[in-house]
Amino acid sequence: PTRPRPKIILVLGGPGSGKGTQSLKIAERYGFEYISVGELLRKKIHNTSSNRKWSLIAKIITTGELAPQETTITEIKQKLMQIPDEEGIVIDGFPRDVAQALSFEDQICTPDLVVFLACSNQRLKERLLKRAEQQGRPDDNLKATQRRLINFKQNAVPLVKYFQEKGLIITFDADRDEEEVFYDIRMALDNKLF
Ligand code: UP5
Ligand code: MG
Repeated sequence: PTRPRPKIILVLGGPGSGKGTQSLKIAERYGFEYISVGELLRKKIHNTSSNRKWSLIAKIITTGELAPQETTITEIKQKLMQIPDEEGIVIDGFPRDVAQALSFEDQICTPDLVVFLACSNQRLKERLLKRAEQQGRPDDNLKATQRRLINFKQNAVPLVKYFQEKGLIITFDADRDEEEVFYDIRMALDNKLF
């Protein structure tokens, strides 16, 4: 008998909303595979030297803009093909807008659930600033952070609405402590997925 396809959970939210943090918790709790799309792109840039296409994408990301959607989807597809038979896959940080959501559904599948981490602008800024001091990603500078916040704000409402109309999205108050947020996510996932 063929196994059912893995459950696909998308985790969305602003820069610093806790996508990475909560996605890893979900992956660990349920034994799911974890994909960070931002990380996928950053690794590809790191491993691809002197290639025109990827130097351009590096520039785009460093300024806080979005990589071309076809490139991103191709990377996601490749990554998904490498994943063995998993029960579930958590995808962190994709799609970024409605056009990307449509392409994902067209070219990959309809997600089983979308987790949206709603976080105030103030909190997003605080967290990114703190992380910038500790690690410093190339796009954690002030200018790029502002750009990431603006892009997110522009795209978030239509994107959330899109998944709402399909009855696929659950919104969580992500201003709270990590553990409090995860408790609610866990309750929702237990309820919706199993
Ligand atoms: N933290 C987390 N949760 C907390 C909590 N509840 N209370 C207090 N602190 C909390 O968290 C951020 C920081 O806050 C950490 O220090 C954490 O400890 C703390 P994190 O879990 O890292 O948040 P996350 O939402 O993952 O923030 P991140 O900065 O990764 O979000 P971005 O959306 O900016 O980054 P991403 O890697 O997804 O994308 C980067 C860039 O890649 C994009 O800007 C874009 O240029 C490009 N990209 C695309 O073009 N297309 C894509 O599809 C994806 C990415
Ligand atoms: Mg992240």
